[in-house]
Amino acid sequence: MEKTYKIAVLAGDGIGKEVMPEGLRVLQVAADRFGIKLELINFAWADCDYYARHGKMMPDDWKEQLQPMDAIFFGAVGWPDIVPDHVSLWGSLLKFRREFDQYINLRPAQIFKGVRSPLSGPPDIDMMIVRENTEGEYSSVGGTMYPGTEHEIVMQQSVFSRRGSDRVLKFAFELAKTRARKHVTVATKSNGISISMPWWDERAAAMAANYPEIEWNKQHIDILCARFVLKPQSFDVVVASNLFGDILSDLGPACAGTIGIAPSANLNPERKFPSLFEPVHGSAPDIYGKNIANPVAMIWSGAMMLDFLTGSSGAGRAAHDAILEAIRNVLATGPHTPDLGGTCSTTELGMAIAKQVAA
Ligand code: GGG
Repeated sequence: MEKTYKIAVLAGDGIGKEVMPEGLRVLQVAADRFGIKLELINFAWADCDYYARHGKMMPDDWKEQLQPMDAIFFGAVGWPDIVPDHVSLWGSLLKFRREFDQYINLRPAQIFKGVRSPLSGPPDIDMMIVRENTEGEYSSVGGTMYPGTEHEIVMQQSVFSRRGSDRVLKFAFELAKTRARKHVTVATKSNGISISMPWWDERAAAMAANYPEIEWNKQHIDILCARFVLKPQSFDVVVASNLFGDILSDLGPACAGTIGIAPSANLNPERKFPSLFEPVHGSAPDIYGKNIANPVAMIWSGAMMLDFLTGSSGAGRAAHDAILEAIRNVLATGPHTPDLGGTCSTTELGMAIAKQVAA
């Protein structure tokens, strides 16, 4: 019997609630067209409203509830008027990444016709940022001494494990093998961060030795950011630690015109746990409630989910490609949301893409 994929739907906070219906609209249209069976299951938690009622972001048995799912479709998290951002993030999204061992955060950045890049050119941007997703600077290891006194001390460690570094580097080199340019850039800062980063460089060199067909280099994060702006077309696959990858994956799409279109896949490649698909952007409280958020990142994340669920073959790959084609067409002609210089609503843009996918 044909498999029905169980998808946990968590809209989260702010514009997550507005872009999610458009993500689901396009997901369902694509699934119907390509004969993929989905069961969409809503969970009314992992958001700050739940926190306001329960004093926590999620029920205690969240893991048992989500483990049977094939994937998690997530909107955005954060509503700082109710919950400090680090509390909401560590109480939901970062818990998923850690406890479901979603150690790869895959974040494409591409230039599309009709989307004006702030860079001159327009540059030809087509890169995949591979962000380490479970350790590094997001260690949560540290503490405070003498709190509230003039001698207050705050410390936080970065954590780089051999397993964690090797597996993300391997993923990046394997990914480069599948791409035309076959190039990997390793983000580092080994001139300044004198213990973990020289070691990270050594792990990268050891991994690269297994891939003689892949060209690679390492670049310090500061000049790498400058080159994202000055020469973004020179990047293919970029692999980075958790924090560096987070920064690069906002900068890359911003150079391509807007982070409103940037999707991400938080992957457990072994499929022992469900993987999570979400826009790169956050909850954007400043524009929530106006129905003007760009839904493309959510819609594209759905395309990545269909592709991953079906092992990048057959119907899932076809559905992914059809969604990308529809995004490409609609971005080229409009309608456009305000971040793209237009005046259309979140709903109108979602409906325009859904119509193209159905065609
Ligand atoms: N949809 C992504 C989201 O809600 N992001 C909030 C955020 O600040 N994330 C930080 C991170 O990904 O490290």
